[in-house]
Amino acid sequence: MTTYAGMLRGDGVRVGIACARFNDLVTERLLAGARDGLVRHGVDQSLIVVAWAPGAFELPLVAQRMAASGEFDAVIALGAVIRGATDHHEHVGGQCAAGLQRAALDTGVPVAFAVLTTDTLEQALERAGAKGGNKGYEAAETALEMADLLGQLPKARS
Ligand code: INI
Repeated sequence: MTTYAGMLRGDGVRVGIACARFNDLVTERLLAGARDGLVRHGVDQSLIVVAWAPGAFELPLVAQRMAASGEFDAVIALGAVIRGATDHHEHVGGQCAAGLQRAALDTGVPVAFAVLTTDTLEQALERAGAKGGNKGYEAAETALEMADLLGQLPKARS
């Protein structure tokens, strides 16, 4: 039996972070958590690149460009979709998640997902460094684990 499992190794790993500016009270905290998670696991600060997108709806295109560039071993998407008076947020959140998954599958580069979808700002803040932990930090660990796992797995046939 052969088993593959990704380790949380940050040494030499190049990470692109796509971060939404919409609800930046929350996303700035997710970004701080993601940076912290990467650096604590040994990622060199100089190998972290951050790109700001207007909102969560734009994250897939930014993440896809980063992933397709060949310059990153993993990409992290950070956003906060908070319920509003209309169902606009549902379209934004759904398209964002689907697009980020597609960016990963189309490029073969892992895209870690830390786009919060909550009913209230308070719930979002809870998951961005308060009592619900920091989903940005968790996404950083996911990105490193996936980068390491994909490095171990057999390469796709060209
Ligand atoms: N963008 C977000 O990142 N979060 C939201 O909660 C949100 N809501 O609810 O409207 C949101 N909208 C903007 C959207 O992401 C696009 O930037 C905009 O529609 C322009 O394309």
